[in-house]
Amino acid sequence: MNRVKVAVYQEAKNGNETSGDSYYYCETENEFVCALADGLGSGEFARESSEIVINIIKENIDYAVEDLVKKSNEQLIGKRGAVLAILKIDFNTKSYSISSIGNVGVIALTGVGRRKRNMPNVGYLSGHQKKFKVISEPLVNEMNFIMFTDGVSNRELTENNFYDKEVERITKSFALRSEYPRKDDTTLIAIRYEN
Ligand SMILES: [Mn+2]
Repeated sequence: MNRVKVAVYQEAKNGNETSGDSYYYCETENEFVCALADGLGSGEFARESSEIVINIIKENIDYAVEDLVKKSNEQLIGKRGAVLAILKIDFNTKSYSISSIGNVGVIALTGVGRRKRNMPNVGYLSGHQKKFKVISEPLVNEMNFIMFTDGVSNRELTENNFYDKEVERITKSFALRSEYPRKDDTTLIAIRYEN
C-alpha cells in the first residue's frame, strides 16, 4: 500500500513530441522521493541534461537530498545544464526535505489556500561547484505537494487551488484550465501524503 499518491500532467511545447522536462518518483518502505528536471535550451540537448539528472536520482535514491543535488551537478560538466527540484519524504522521522535549483517550483499545501512556495536556489546545475540549500520541515498528517516546471504560468498557479484528496482530480482540472498550445515544455506533478 502506497502512502503517497502521484498524478502527472505533461505537455511538450507547441505540441512537440519530445519534452525537455524529465521526472522520476519512487516510494520505498521508508521514504518517498520525487525529482523534476528541466534541461536548458530545448529539444534533444535539453532532454539529455534532464535525463542525466533523473538517472542519477534513480540510481541513488537512498542518498540524502543534498548529495543527490551534488551528484547530479557533477554529471553535468560539459552539458547544457538543468534546473532541478527534489522532494524527499521520510516516513520514519515524519519530515520532508526540498531542494530546488533554478526556475522549477515546489509548493507544499496543508489545506485549501494554505500553500507555501519553496524558495529556490538561484542559477542552475552546470557542473560548477556550489553549495545548494535544502529545507526540512515536519510532515502534516494530510498534505499535498505540487512540483512544476516553468512552462506553468503564474495565472495557472493562481487559478488552481491544488488541494484535493484525489491527485488525478488535480492534474485533470489543471489540464482543463490550461492554455494550449504550451509556450514551453510543461510538467505538473501532484503528490498527496496521508498518514
Ligand atoms: Mn522550461
